[in-house]
Amino acid sequence: MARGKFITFEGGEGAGKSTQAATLAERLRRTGLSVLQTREPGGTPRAEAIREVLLSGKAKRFGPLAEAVLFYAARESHLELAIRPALEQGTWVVSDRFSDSTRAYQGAAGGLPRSIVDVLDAAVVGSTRPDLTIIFDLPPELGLQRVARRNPQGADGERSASDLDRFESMTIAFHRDLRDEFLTIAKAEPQRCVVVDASLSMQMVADEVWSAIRKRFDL
Ligand code: T5A
Repeated sequence: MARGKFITFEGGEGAGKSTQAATLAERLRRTGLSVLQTREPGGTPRAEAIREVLLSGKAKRFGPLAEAVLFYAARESHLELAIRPALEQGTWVVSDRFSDSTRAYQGAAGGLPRSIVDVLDAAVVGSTRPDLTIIFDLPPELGLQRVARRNPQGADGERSASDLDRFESMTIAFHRDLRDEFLTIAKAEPQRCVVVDASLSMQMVADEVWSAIRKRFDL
C-alpha cells in the first residue's frame, strides 16, 4: 500500500491554519482519500495533556529549553501513536503545526540555539519529515486582531491579558521574529515549503492551498 502524504501547516497566531486544515482535509476526503486532521501540540491523550501545561504558561518559567523538550515529548507521542501509523496505512496526515513551530517559537523568537532544536528533532522526528509544509504568512498585527476577535470577552466586555494563551500574549517583536523565521525556513527549503498569503479571504486562501497541493501531488 502506498504511504500517505504528510502535510504540515505553519505560521503565526491567527493565521487561519485550523480553519484551512479542516477545509483541506474535507477537500482531500472528497477525492476518496483517507485523511487524519490533527494538531500540535496535541493529537493523542498524552500530547493533549502536555498541551494544557504548555499553553497555560505553567512551563514558561522553566525557559525555552524545557518548553522545547515538552513540545518534543508531545510530538514523540503524536508521531508514534497517530502520525506514523496513519501514514503507513496510506492515510494522509494534515497537521496544524509541527517541528517548524519549535524552530520559530522556542528557537528564533525564544532564543534557544538552533543546534539544540536540531538534536531534539533528529531524536524524535528522525526521517518522518513532512512531504509539504504550507506557511501561512500575514502581518502579526492582523493575526493577533483575529485572535482577539475570536476569544471571548469578560463579563464587563473588556478583554484581559488572561484571555490570551502563553504565546498569544507575547510582545509584537516576538511575533515579528516568528514571521521572519517562518519565511527564512521557507526560503531555505523551497522543495518542502510553500508560502501562502494568509491575509486574503478564507476562500482565496483555500484556493491557494489547494493549488499548492495539486502542484505537489498527483491528485
Ligand atoms: N507552539 C506550538 C510552540 O511554541 N512550539 C511548538 O513546537 C508548537 C507545535 C499552539 C501554540 O503553541 C505554540 C504555537 C501556538 O502559540 P494553538 O491554540 O494551537 O496553540 O495556536 P495556533 O496554532 O496559533 O492556532 P490559532 O487557532 O490561534 O490560529 P490559527 O489556527 O492559525 O487560526 P484559526 O483558523 O483558528 O483562525 C483564527 C480566527 O481568524 C478567523 C477564524 O474564523 C478565527 O476566528 N479567520 C479569518 N478571518 C479573516 N480572513 C481569513 N482568511 C481568516 N482565516 C481565519
